[in-house]
Amino acid sequence: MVDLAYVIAGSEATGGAGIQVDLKTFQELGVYGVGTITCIVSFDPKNGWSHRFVPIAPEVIADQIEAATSAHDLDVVKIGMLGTPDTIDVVAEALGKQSWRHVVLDPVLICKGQEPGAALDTDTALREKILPHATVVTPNLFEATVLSGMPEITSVDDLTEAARRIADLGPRYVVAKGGVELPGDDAVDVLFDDGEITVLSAPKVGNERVSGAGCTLAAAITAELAKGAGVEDAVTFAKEFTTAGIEGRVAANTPFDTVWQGALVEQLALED
Ligand code: PXL
Repeated sequence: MVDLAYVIAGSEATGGAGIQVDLKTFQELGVYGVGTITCIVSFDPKNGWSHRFVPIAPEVIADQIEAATSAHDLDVVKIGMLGTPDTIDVVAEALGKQSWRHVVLDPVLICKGQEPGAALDTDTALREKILPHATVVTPNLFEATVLSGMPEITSVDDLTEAARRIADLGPRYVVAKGGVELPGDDAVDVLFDDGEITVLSAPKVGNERVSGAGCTLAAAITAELAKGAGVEDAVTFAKEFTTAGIEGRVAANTPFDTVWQGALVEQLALED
């Protein structure tokens, strides 16, 4: 029987982020994906690809979760973009209604290109209501700075300290991602597991950010956990999967190229 993975996340209409990426990743990794949509993001090409954001009504989110969790026995879930305090309330309630083997939280505070500010209530609600349910959380440099409350993160030591502080907020495992913005030649991720630190490095693929890398990484971790992998193995594999996807990126007219979730499978087929 195929393993199942669940995702609660936003739709991103260009296909480069959000639930589209999550479900593509699940499919590539051989798990049956089930998805609940929290919001619809449609970038505006007439206006510098700025964000047009429409939240889904809380009752409709609750209905989707009811349908998904009644149809299937789901025990591994990824949480992506939630977007509003009302959405966070509904999702937090649903997470509390059953036990989960893993809740993987990609703490999307803001999307690339979006203005900081406005979202403070959402950030606070995410930290207070969703983070305590998470077993694994995957903040990028910006999210790690906000969630840890550190003034800045400019080194692997800072990133490790941020991961330690975020773990104090609830999740056992923190995957703090340095990405292209952390100085150095490598893209460094720090995995914090109950006090134990593992530093994962891969050479940076260029110095430009790519859309969908965070979604892909967290979805790949989720898929591997759904199949029964341990967290360290899931994270290590997910980094390989995402790095291959960045190398095999899809060019787009948006300001950022986008990750190709089929790249690792293509690379492995070529090696055979
Ligand atoms: O990459 C973060 C992200 C996640 N989810 C949705 C998004 C974005 C960024 O645009 O739109 C729905």
